[in-house]
Amino acid sequence: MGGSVGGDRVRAFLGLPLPEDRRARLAAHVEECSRLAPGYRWVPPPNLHLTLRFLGSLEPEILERLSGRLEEVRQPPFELELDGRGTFGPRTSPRVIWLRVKRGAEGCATLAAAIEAASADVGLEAEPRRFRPHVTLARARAEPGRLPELPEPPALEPWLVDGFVLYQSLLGREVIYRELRRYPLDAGEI
Ligand code: 2AM
Repeated sequence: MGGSVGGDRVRAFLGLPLPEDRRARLAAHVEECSRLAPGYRWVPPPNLHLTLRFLGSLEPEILERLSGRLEEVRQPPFELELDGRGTFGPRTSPRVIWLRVKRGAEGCATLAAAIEAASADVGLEAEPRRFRPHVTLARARAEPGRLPELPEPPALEPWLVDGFVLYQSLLGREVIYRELRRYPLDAGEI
């Protein structure tokens, strides 16, 4: 066993967690939506997050080097507020359903750009897609059918983003996101 090239690669991404109480507020909503729209795979509340950069499967050495570069990211903490819903894909049966970033989109974009620069430094291929901050709520199954009317997501208190997280994505019957490392945000030295 073992020995296969790249066998110990780590599937990872960088993101912002949702605070526990915000996830708890969303749990009943997600539950109701999954009953109303079974053509979609609804994200289990513990997995709700805002993706800053999907990394794919990386060699541990590359991940370590990237992590070192991420330690150097300097950015002040910022407020994040989610409000309302949006979709990617066709209007009547979208591919992705997500929560909109009402406040803090600029902070997220600045952070994503710093992460992109760090990724380039360690030789990762550039992310081809434009960064659009969102919190994915659901992804379409193979034949999602028409998306029914859904209730409004609950209003969530804004919160202070004071760090970002390196997650490992463990694929299985249920996807598990494991926090590998946390990088604090601070204003740095002037
Ligand atoms: P999204 O939900 O914000 O669109 C972990 O898999 C996260 O990485 C997902 O939440 C997803 O972000 C993002 N991601 C981006 N590209 C991906 C890909 N090709 N495969 C899996 N996840 C991807």
